Amino acid sequence: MTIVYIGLGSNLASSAESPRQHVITAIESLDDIQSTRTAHISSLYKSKPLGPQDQGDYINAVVQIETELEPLELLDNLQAIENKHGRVRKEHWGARTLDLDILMYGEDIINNERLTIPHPEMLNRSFVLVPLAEINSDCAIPGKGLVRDLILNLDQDGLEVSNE
Ligand code: A4P
Ligand code: MG
Repeated sequence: MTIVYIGLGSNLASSAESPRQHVITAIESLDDIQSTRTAHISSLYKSKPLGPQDQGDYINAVVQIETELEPLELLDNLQAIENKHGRVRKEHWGARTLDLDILMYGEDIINNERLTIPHPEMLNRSFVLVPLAEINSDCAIPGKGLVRDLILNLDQDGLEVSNE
């Protein structure tokens, strides 16, 4: 059993669901993955888009799961969930109905064609580190330090808990 953190993001509605609903139903789907259970769920956060600015605000969250799956098996399951949410891969860092990133997989450091773990951009992203610290205030990123210390250097402009 490995403790894994998943980052969720959505800024595009589909015919069926708003960004907020995409994130909520994706969180439910995480618990349905084989040999996997959900342990902790952060609040939902509203954040300004990072990257291209001609896209809407994001809803972001972080979930801690426990899984028996290997990293690539887990990635396959996450991509199946993204596809179920009508994810169409277009512009890099562009708008999406659902993005599921493996932030950390235990203490592992992974670099292959399909996976870079810890997620290389997480250190720069308050919409990842703030929800992560919310569910684990002592969380450390392998080779990088404590999340609560890393947050101090980050711009948190436009990040807020969203209860709408
Ligand atoms: N991949 C490599 N490492 C990982 C990992 N740790 N977890 C590979 C998941 N996937 C990983 O992903 C492309 C490939 O990355 C996958 O096939 C997988 O093998 P993608 O989601 O199709 O492509 P993308 O959109 O080009 O990149 P990515 O990585 O999803 O973009 P980011 O970095 O997640 O950025 N602003 C706000 N406020 N909130 C956001 O959530 N998200 C993005 C997307 C941009 N701006 C944002 C947000
Ligand atoms: Mg992604």
